[in-house]
Amino acid sequence: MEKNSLIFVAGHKGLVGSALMRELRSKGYTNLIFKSSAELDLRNQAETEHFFAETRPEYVFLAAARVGGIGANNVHRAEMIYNNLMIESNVIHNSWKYGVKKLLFLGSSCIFPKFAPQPMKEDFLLTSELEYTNEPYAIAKIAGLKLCESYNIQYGTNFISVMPTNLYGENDTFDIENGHVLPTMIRKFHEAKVNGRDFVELWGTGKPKREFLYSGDLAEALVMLMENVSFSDLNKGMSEIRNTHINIGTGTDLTIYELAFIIKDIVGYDGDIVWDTSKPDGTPRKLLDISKIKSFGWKPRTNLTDGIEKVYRWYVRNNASQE
Ligand code: GFB
Repeated sequence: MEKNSLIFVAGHKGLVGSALMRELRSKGYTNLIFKSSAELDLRNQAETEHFFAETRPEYVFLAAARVGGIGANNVHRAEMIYNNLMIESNVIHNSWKYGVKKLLFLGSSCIFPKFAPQPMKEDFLLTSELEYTNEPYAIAKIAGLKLCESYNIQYGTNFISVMPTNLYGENDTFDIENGHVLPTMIRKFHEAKVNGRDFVELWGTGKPKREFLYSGDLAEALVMLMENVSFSDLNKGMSEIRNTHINIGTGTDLTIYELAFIIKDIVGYDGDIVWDTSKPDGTPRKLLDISKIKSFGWKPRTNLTDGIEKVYRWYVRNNASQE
């Protein structure tokens, strides 16, 4: 990838896309293409094809997706499967049709089986049943990964799929019902502090374990992969080309209970925590094995407390006053 290559960042306003834009700009990439969803609806086949035919991007980061936390995944099931299948099919198919040199697709660690052995190696994909709360989203993401792999095998494209763990960072959705646990906790504790409430209600038992990666660290990994790693590097020595995706995480996790106390402390909230066990716990644990990405020279840089402090400051500057 050259500094003046034409690079399309699909989903540039989101948690991952905005971190990617920052990383690409800071590394001197000058020719970035990005479109708002009003300008380009990637779910629309004709619109997407027209965009690729006219623009002819050389490199594509596919970070556009319909995402959410356990609540959104469980409730907006049809939206999760439909929107993601449409976006992936349109972008991946047209990337092949219009000669994109390399594409990077983002999956998610929730696509691994619910009770996979820990830490989860890339090879554990499709070995047993999924977590039901996010099954439609996971099936859509597995389809995206298989689209990339299948186009590579049949058409010789260079499409790479990555499997990030739970992410957090700037430009996240700090939504009580639909957000992921980390940003939602930031908002709940902040609002309880500001409004002098006695307690904050959190979901589930607090026992599940999760691994959290800062979006800036993920962006560094994604650009490094786009610069240095090809699909052929990922299937070297394989007797059969399958499970060629790459896990990206920190390699360490903590309980939701522990996370709650870290965030409570950073926000400076003095009240109590009440656990609403009528809400789902989701997968008990989903820690990634990150040996493959480490073998390409990447490792995470931001420790969890520093990352949450940074994001809390961002939240206070950007969101808190409007809520
Ligand atoms: O980030 P999260 O919503 O999704 O975290 P997953 C859910 C875990 O945090 C569950 C607990 O154990 C919840 O019971 N939790 C506690 C809360 N309080 C809260 C709260 O206020 N809000 C939320 N949202 N959770 C998602 C998948 O799974 O992971 C997606 O649904 C995606 O598909 C994402 O892959 C990375 O980690 O369970």
